[in-house]
This record gives sequence, structure tokens and C-alpha cells, in this order.
Amino acid sequence: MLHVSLRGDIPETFQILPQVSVDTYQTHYKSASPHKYEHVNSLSSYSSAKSATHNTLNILIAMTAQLELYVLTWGIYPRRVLLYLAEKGLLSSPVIKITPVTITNTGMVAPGKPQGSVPILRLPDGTFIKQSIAIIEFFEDVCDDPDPAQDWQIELAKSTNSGITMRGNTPAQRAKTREVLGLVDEASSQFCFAAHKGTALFVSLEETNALAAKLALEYCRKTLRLVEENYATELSRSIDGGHTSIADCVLNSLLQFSEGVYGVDLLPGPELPLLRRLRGMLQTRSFTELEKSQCPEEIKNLASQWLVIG
Ligand SMILES: N[C@@H](CCC(=O)N[C@@H](CS)C(=O)NCC(=O)O)C(=O)O
Repeated sequence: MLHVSLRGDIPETFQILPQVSVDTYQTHYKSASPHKYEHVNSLSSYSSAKSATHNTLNILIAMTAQLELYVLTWGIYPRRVLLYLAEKGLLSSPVIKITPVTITNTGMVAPGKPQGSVPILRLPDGTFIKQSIAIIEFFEDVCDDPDPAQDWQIELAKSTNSGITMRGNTPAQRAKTREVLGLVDEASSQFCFAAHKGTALFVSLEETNALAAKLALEYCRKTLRLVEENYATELSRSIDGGHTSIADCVLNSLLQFSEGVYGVDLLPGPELPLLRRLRGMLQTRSFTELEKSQCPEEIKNLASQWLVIG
């Protein structure tokens, strides 16, 4: 439901919560119902804030979160969605509650989260979307063509930073974006397989094999070469036009994850100049909320120990 209220210049402690970081979401909302919270606590809080401040009145939209996104903030797949939301200007949207999960022996847990991998997005009707790319496409669909009968969809579409689609403007452009997306998704799977088979992090959890890891890493690099060699137009549009696509977000997550967690630079040396320029462009975008959510050191220490072929 959409509430509209009026407010004056309100103290910082009462500012709407979208300014908080992903990390602090958990703290802010841990006492809230897992399904529902409000960014503006109540009209009585509003009244006291108003009387304590000036008379300038602004319109404030207090939107109950309709969507809940479960994430492991530094994980490659949930980070795709977080990077996408940041690019889209939706990371702090009051429509979306972002809930970090805890890693336990029985999996990734959080109140209200069904079993399974993250990211998971809960929709207003209680159903779930459980795959990162499907979640990103869902947000694009809503923002491109919000249902006028659903206030939260209108609100979400309005609060994007540009309103510009991140998939392309024509069927042909969208097809190209999907081609790049498919390849980068493939490269991500190949990198994750290499990481599982070839690092100390997984030695006690599954069968490892340093040679298999080396070969999978070669496949991953080969897939990225295909992107460089076949999609110059798409990469240049992102680099020079400054408009990132959903494929760029998925690539950015792979590059951040491989380097930040496993210590592997997938774009070393002068090869793949377009992808390196794209990475350079993406690195200039600073999303402070996301910078705080790095991988714990103890995980990084094991992840960066690659097994030697013996
Ligand atoms: N294909 C899935 C993969 C999701 C995935 O594997 N997520 C990892 C975290 S980055 C995870 O939750 N692993 C633990 C598990 O599978 O229980 C997607 O694109 O969302």
C-alpha cells in the first residue's frame, strides 16, 4: 500500500532509511516482521519531528517494502543483483528489503528465506524467484512496463536513476545483450567450477582436482575472449555511452569475485583491451553500500590458495 505524508526539514535520525548501507539493513529491520516494514515509522513520529523543525513541507512517500531480496553480499550470484540494483539506482529503494543471509552448516539461512541458493527474491504474493538472472530480468520488466494497478511497481519504476532500460532499445539490441549475458554467465560457471575444484576452500567439502581447475579456468578465459572478439559494438556502447547493461553487471560481479575472493585477475596483461576498458569504467562507479560488504578474511585466505598440480 502506498502512504503519502507531509514532512518538514526533519532531523537526520528520522530521515528515510534508504541511505543506510546493505550491512545495516539487518540491524535496522531485525525487529520488523520478516514480510513487512515501513520506512517512516508513524504519523505521530512525523508530527513530533515536524514540530521540532521548520515549516517547509515536502512530500514523502512511505512505501511498505513489497519485495524481499535474500543475499550473501559478496557472493558472485547475489552480487550480480546488488550491482544491478546499484546501477539502476534501486539499491536503497523502500520497495525492496535486502536481507543478508548467515552461512550455517545447513545452508544459507535468514528469517523467511526458503531453502536453497541465493539470491532469492520474494514477491508480494509470497512466491519466489530463485535465480539471479531471472531476478534482474524481473526488475527490468517491472521498470520498463510497470502495472498501473500495482503502486509498488509504479514507485519502483519512478525511483530508477534514469528510467533507461539496461537491456537495449530494440529487439536486435536486446538479443545482443542476451548473447553477452549468456557468455558471461557461462564464464562465471566455469570460474566457479575452477574455484571449487582447485582451491583450499573446498578441500574438506568436496573432491578437488587441480588439473580440472586449471582446465576450467582456461575455458573461462576462452569464453571471455569470445565476448571481446564478437561484441565490440555492445562493449563500446557501455564504455563510451556510459550506460551499463545487465550483462555488464554480471561481468562486473565475476571480475570482482574472482579477484576479491580468489585472487585471480581474469583480465591480466594487454589482452582483451575492450573488457579491460569496460572494467575500468565500472570501477569508477563507487557504490559505498557495496564496498562495505566484502568477503571475510578467513574465507579469502583459503580461497586464494590454489592447489598445485601434483
Ligand atoms: N544459478 C544460481 C546460482 C546461485 C548460487 O550458487 N549461489 C551461491 C552463493 S553465490 C549459493 O547460494 N551457494 C550455496 C548453496 O547452493 O546452498 C543463480 O544464478 O542465482
